[in-house]
Amino acid sequence: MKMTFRWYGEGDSISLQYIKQIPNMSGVVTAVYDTPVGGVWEESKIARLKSLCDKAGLEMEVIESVPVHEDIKLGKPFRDKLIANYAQTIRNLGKFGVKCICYNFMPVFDWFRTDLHYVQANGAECLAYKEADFRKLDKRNLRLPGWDESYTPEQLSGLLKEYEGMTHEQLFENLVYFLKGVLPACDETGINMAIHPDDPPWDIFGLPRIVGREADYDRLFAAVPNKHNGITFCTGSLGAGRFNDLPKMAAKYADRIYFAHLRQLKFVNETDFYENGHQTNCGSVDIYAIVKALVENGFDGYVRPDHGRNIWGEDGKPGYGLYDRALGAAYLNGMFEAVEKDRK
Ligand code: DNO
Repeated sequence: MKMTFRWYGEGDSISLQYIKQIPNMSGVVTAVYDTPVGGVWEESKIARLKSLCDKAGLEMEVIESVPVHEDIKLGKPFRDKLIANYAQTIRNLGKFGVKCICYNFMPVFDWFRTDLHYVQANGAECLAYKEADFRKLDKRNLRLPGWDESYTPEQLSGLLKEYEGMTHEQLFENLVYFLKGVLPACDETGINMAIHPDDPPWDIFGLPRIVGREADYDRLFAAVPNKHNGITFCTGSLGAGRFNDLPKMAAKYADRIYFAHLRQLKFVNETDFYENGHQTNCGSVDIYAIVKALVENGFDGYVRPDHGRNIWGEDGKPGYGLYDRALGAAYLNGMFEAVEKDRK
């Protein structure tokens, strides 16, 4: 495996040098943040990021994310042009040594929590989800930080209207159509596409979601067997669904998992949870069993610690501060070392 760390580009308050100081850090996971969704990422912008990484002694082999335009998810007529642009971005990234692209196919919203500043008894701050708070939200006027995109209330209600009546099957067909359009660029460049699961892995605000459980992956690989069609295995997203057996899924799909987001969450009752330190005994996700399942089934992809808490007085971007993610990386490094050595 290759240990990586998410870096939000030059606007990130965490420097590449600090990231490099974390033991065993091979590279960063980053993106071009100033190209509108749907546009082609210019080579000069990719080159700039790459040279900053090179100077810091870090690789840039994973991109998270190249976002998918809503018109592609909606299956609108203009999608072919947008898909061609996406394929061109893949080709441009290939020229700079990128090997894996993380993306998602969630309509309108990306990951979702009801609280970005949940305070734990020990003073650490983390992200949390509370079903009762979710039910209170006014979907026409949502302004939650954390999403890669934010919409004006007018845009949001317009978009939600466009999705009205869309079935899971239609959304799935649109995903397959998208993949068939971009995979030739992956065949050319060797880049793997790694779809991020829906977070949480169920429908929200009446919008269909189609990547959150075992049956979804079976259907996806049956429809698009190309080996460049792969997964970002996100334990926090999939783990929010109590119906998912994560070690089983990690074992089953190990050869399609190109990127693993390893993180912890702790259920406080049937529906509500908060995120916690990465270690297995800090929550409900069995990180040890997942790492073991990955390694024993030949996983050889990229790993990154995922959402960390804000600790030691840090006031970092929710989920993406330095300290707790560095602790997570250290824990995961140790876990992989032990499991990999046991296997040999
Ligand atoms: C949240 C992230 C997601 C992820 C996208 C991938 O912390 O894991 O925002 O980057 O869903 O497209």
